[in-house]
Amino acid sequence: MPNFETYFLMKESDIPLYIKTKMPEFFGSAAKVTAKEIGDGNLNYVYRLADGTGKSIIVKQAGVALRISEKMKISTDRNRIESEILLLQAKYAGNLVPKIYQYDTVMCACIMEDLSDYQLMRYALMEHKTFPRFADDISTFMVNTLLSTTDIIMEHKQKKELVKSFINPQLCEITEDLVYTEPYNDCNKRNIVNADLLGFVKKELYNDTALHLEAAKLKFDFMNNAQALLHGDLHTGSIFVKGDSTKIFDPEFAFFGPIGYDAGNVIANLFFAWNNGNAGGDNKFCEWVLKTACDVIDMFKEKSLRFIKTNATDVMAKTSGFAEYYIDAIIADTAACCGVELIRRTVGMAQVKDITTIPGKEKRLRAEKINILCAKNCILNRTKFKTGGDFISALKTAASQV
Ligand code: SR1
Ligand code: MG
Repeated sequence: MPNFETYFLMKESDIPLYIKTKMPEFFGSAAKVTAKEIGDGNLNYVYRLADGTGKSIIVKQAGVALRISEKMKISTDRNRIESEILLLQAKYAGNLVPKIYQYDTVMCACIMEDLSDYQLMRYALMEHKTFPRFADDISTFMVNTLLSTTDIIMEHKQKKELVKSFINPQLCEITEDLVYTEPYNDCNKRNIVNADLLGFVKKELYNDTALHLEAAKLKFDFMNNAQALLHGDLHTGSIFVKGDSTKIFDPEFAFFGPIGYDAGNVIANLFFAWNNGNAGGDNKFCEWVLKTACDVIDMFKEKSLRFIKTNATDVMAKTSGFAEYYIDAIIADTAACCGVELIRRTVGMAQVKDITTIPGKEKRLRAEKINILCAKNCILNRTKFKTGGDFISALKTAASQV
């Protein structure tokens, strides 16, 4: 019987003993506990344990190789990073993140709250469900977790200590490659482009040197702008939703980077949902998505300005006009990062089901072209993006061109 004192990749059958060893009080010794692997992401293994009486809990373990590709090996320390970030985010954003009960740096596993009564937001959106609280919740999450960890608010030496402990080179490298490099040149031959789209991709992405220059600038900003502690992978597959409740999880890509990267991911993934709704002719859903994306930006802007004005500790950051300048720059970055996410999920190796499940070649092709055209506008004209309405116009303009 394993004692869990040396790392190995657990199987479903190991998990009941694992929880009994690590958290004996949770189910009690008499309980009949079963485990089921429910992981849906590209990287880790997620097990749900239940005792049949309504009690349940989650164990998440990092494997040495990624689920998406056996060839891709990354440090299992990502589980510690994820757990520590969730604990920190809970301080800033309270119940917008799941509870971590404990984490284990030997087995590279954490034990956390079961959110099985929630649905993964990507799948809920693919069923064209709507969530009235989402814009308010996600903007609060971003303002509280991101701005609190900037030099505007956090004491500078404390921030530098955090930068050090949340350095995440291997997961950042994945983003540097998959988001900021391969979509523009397919240099690692991992892009996935349908034959019907290839000509368009060559013209609009592979051969557009002006776009390459902007993508290169953005890549180096991602690598060097340690602005705030990001979630790092804030797409709709990292968010659980239920009626009027939102939980943001899976921050294993977290590191100190540009705030626009998180915000841009949220908007791009709402645009994928819009494309899915648009292909299905669901106008009401599409309107909700557009209003939500618009509200996310406008609420984020308004709450950020208020948050900075109330909480800034840096003397120079309190200078009149600075908060507005700072947030304007974040909105421009958000547009650019929305663009790079739209592109990489359309042609890169890690695609999204909102787009890949669109039935009918023509409809999917249209969605893919809309993503690419909208993305280019967001990247090339990023400094012109000021409000939520500017993002919506970019999507509508792209849709009218295809
Ligand atoms: C190799 S991992 C592929 C993608 O999955 C994660 O969720 C990140 O988005 C990453 O880029
Ligand atoms: Mg993930």
